[in-house]
Amino acid sequence: MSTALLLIDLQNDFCPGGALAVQEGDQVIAVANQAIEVCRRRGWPVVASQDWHPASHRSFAIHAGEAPGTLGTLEGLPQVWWPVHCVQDQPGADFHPDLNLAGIDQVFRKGQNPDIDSYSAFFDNGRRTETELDSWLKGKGITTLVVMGLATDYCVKYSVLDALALGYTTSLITEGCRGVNLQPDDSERAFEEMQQQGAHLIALKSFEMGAH
Ligand code: VGL
Ligand code: ZN
Repeated sequence: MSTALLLIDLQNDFCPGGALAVQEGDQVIAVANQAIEVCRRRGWPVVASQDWHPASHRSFAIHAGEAPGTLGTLEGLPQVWWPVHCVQDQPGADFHPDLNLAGIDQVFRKGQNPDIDSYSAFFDNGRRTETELDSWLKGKGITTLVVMGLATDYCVKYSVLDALALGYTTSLITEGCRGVNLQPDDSERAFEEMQQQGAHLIALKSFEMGAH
């Protein structure tokens, strides 16, 4: 019954001023740093995902010739066309400057294949390829995940649903998440869907007091 903290895409481009800014995205950084401290005290691993696209990524609206935020298809999968974001080695792909990087044990990058998007920290959207995250966690005997980050309605949601499908007991620190909300209630619906699939929605305070 070992636990790890999974931080999703706490990167500049998802924060105010970034290319795919999520409202109040920067406000979750302080939550992340507090959750990291809790884990450091308890000796629990902390891992982070990082959206890491080549400039040629076909999820970028400019390559599809479509308007950002509209829906199309990519390699047979539904695809939201995104603004150019989290391009490898660009400042937008960096973690937020206030994030306690020293407190993170391992980073898992995703989205490198230009032909397919990769919301989940575990698999690409077609479940065709897998990151090293699951094997890393299994190697450490992790059975429980506490998750938070950006964005609630995309990378957080798909990571949590995959974690549950892979058999992890999974909790979500709700105030550590913010959503894109192409539709105003997308984040609310994402929280409901994750909860329906078995995720525990918790507050940072209860995590600090031992709940997960
Ligand atoms: C994300 C859209 C595109 C996310 C990443 O981190 O939620 N969303 N790439
Ligand atoms: Zn992306």
